[in-house]
Amino acid sequence: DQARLAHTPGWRVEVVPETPSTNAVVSARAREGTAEGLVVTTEHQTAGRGRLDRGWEMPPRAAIAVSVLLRPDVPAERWPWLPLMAGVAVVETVRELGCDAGLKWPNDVLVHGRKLCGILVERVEGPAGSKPGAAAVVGIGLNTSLTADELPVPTATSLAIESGAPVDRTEVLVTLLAHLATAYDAWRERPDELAAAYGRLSVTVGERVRAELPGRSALVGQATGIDPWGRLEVRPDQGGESVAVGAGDVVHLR
Ligand code: BT5
Repeated sequence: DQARLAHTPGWRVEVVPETPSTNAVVSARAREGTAEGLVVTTEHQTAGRGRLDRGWEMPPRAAIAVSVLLRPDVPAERWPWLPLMAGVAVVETVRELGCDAGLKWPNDVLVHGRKLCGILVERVEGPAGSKPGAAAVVGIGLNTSLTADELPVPTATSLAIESGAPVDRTEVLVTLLAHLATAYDAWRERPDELAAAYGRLSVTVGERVRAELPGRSALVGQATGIDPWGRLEVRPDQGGESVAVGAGDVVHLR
């Protein structure tokens, strides 16, 4: 498997047997100035990180935990699109494997309304005034072989559960890294194309949603699109101008 991963075009893949968090490993390497393209994956992640100080759990050898070091040559104000970019790559991967996945804004990958994958992008600053400067660590946790008994939360699902067949984790990871390279190129060079792809894969755009806004009462309305900064545009039920929701989670209402 190490050999299959070693030849992934565009990436330098390192496999560690066990680690608290692949994002922590790659963040440390980013701070040391490691070049773009490092990929770290593990058989057993013991203290995975989620967004907003939440955790990410996976039993050993039943899921993919992978983190990728990027140093995007695009203005910092476009970086909030990175998690959405990674979401596009994951959904394309999962669809290629025959599972009908969609993206819940900002970047939960859902199959039949259940969470198959989580994405955490962390920005890492370089030492002051140094080259190469800031990096983005794109972390992806994808439930591949988990059985129903192994799901950490009832809202989760896995590729094995959805497809009813055994899953080759290495093959999934190789496919994922190929889609990630393509989506990353698209995001840098043809952002409108990537935004259109995101829109097609979104299960949030077109839904009624509730969003918690910091320091304001919750916003309920129709999700109408994604703006150039990756924010969800919501047209309030109560009327008035569209609001761009930039952080946190939204709830789909039926
Ligand atoms: C995420 O956070 O979805 C981002 C998860 C990123 C994990 C990857 S694994 C590789 C890399 N290294 C790391 O340390 N992290 C990244 P968030 O949207 O906050 O969702 C977290 C919530 O998802 C938890 O509070 C649980 O409710 C739920 N959850 C935890 N483990 C899960 C799993 N395996 N499958 C589905 N849901 C899970």
